[in-house]
Amino acid sequence: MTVTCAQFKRDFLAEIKTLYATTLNDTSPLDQLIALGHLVRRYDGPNWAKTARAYQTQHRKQVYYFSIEFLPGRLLMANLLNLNLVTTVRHGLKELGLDLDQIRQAEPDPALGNGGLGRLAACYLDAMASLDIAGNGNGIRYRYGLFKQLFINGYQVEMPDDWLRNGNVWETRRENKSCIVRFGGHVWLQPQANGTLKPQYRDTDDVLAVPYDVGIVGYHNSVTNTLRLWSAELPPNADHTYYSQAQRDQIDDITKVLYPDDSNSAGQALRLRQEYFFTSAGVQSIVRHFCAHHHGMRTFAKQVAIHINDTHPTLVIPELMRLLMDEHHCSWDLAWALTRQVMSYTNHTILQEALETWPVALFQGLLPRIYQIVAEIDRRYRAQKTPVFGAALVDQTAPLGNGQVRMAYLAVIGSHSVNGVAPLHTELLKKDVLHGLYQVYPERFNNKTNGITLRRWVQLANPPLARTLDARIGNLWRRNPRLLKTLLAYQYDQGFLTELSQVKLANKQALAALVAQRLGLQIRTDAIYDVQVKRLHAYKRQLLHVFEILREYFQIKDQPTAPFVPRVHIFGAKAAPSYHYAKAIIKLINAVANLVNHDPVVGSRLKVVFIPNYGVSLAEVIIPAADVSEQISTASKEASGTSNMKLMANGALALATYDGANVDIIQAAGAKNEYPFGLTVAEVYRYYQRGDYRARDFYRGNPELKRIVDSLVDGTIPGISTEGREIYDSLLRYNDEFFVLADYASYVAQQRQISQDYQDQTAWQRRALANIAASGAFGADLAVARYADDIWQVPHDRLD
Ligand code: T68
Repeated sequence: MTVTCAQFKRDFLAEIKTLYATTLNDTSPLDQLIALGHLVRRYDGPNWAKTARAYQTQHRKQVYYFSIEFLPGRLLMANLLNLNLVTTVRHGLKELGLDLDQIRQAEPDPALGNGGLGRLAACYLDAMASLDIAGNGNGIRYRYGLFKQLFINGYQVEMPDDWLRNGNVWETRRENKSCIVRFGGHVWLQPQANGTLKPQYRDTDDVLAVPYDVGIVGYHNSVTNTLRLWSAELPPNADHTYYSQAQRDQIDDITKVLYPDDSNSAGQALRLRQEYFFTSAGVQSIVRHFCAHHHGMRTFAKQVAIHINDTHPTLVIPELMRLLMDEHHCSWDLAWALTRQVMSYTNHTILQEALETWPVALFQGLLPRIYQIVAEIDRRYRAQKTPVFGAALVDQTAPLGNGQVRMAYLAVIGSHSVNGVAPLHTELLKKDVLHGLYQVYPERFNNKTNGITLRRWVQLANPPLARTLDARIGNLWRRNPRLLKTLLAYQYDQGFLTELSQVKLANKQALAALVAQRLGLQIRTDAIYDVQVKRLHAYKRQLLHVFEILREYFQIKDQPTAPFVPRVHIFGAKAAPSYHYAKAIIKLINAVANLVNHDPVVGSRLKVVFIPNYGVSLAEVIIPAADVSEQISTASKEASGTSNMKLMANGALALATYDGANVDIIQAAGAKNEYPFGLTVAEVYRYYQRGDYRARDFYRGNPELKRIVDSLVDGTIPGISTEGREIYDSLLRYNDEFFVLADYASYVAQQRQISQDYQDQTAWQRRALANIAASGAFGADLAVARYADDIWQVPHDRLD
């Protein structure tokens, strides 16, 4: 995109005048943001239109990425970067007396996701556009995103996230692309004159699905794809008096709020409504678009790939079957063949409690026609597979079982590809979670290790690092992050290593300023910044990190004058509102922070910073400042992790278990450049099999650990009488489900090593360099190119 600075200034002032009928000095940063957003959209408009037209005229196969969450982060800077407008706009605004960095802060951060899963979806949309893949997102436009987190007296308090209050400058409402989604009522199959059966519906609750489209701008390639988010409304031209307030509320509720649970199946009717709502609307719009440009359905699978991001969109399978059969007169066999060719599924978890199932009665009542189709899928699966695999295996893996609709099984059976998100995770799917279906369909299983977009996580979040890299290795890494490995040539370049530590210092200063402003706490910038940012969950083991803090605290208290390498422990984490244990851990962290931060003996040497309301925008400040990346989940529990990749790319060294993609990170950067520790998956499984884990033995056998565990209940930490007891009991009474005590010793050994190693800054920065250099292997573009080649079978730009 080429716009001169002068042109930009003219356009911007004109935009301000048009929108607000006033002059610049009468506008707020929010007004300026909105004007800038409009202008960016105007600049990008021709690309968006041209992209859509080109896909049509060239009959490009379209990928539709269905996800119940998209967590894009603020879009202003990302769009400016991808349109190559950052410098022009920054200078132009400066000449007008404005500061781009102030304006960008006025943008609300769309929190339409919980964590990794939603953020991954956003990274992949960015990558698809940047690789010139005809890729579309399909999701829900939640009126309220993930709750805003406050701490009151150390407890998490949730407030609504009213992100649309000032409108959303990036979206376009497209009411003419609406469709009707039907719920409930009765359905029966009416014989037709031509001998076929056509479903008839009575007493359904109809909901209007209205799409809001957001442009997804590709990196320096004039491609703009579309993210389509659906909003639920009253059907048009309806006589509103026929809708009771309760019915209106029911419609309104469908897209009102994001479920705030990242690792549990919500199991409620409203969630099922959400799932069918956006899958039905999405599939209807795909089929409608296809029919507008093709005759008949036979080429559908050549033109369309639908990706199921975790099980929430699985109903795309029966919904496509329904449309093909009921509306487009396909036979079951043709519809089924097309559906399987089109669909692919990514699993993101091995936690049993996250695997979605729906009680048949609920499912059938809400989606009677869809239930008929699922029951027929189930019947045919059983009929075809029982002779080959036996009744027991088939029974165990069929879509219907124990009175439930089993979404993951339906997703596997209705897709041609099933993937996990790290090699270890994919192996666990085959061996454990989806073992039965792996026996039936081994050829469908494959791995696609997650990736992140370095455009956001390095170029935007860490400009000093990006500039330093450019100066050494040129800027081609910005397009092809694998080129970062050429950095290894500078491992022994003292000047470069010094620059890296200066970059880190600058980022720490920025974070320290944020902490001072938001928490009123001073943190020193020569300390080790030890960072754990992710959802709060027992398996992620923030508790183990707290134990290290307590260990350091006791060390200082016991020997106040002994040398101590300064540390700042930094947390960001939201807990699901109903996750009692996770909330107890939040209270514990805040209580420990309160104890440590105010102890005069400790002084500035040790600080604990729990920044409330962690999200994409905070991550962009915290991650570039990190020295240590805490990736300490119990082995086998974290499917992949993605903060591990973001932190690595910003030069943090991983203190990591052999879990998820940590394994691959350790291998890529070299174990000597990380701090691996803890039980392996095999050891964890051995404990499960033998049933011989005894947490108490670790407690009794290690006085240092015993003191820490006891401090949860002996009054050492004020303010946690109930939480401390609860956590204590989880460890000793309920035998420490996540092996915190088993991993304690190897964890703190590495923590001690970190304190020692950090003092040699040259050696430390050399290892940071190794991490940055290896991080290119975890770029989203690479990951998405593999999806495109192996699963979707669509062409894409090559990176080299
Ligand atoms: C995460 N899952 C995995 N789930 O935990 C993480 N779940 O290991 C992985 O890196 C990441 O996915 C990307 O693959 C989630 O984030 C959710 O957020 C979620 C949301 C709703 C329901 C269930």
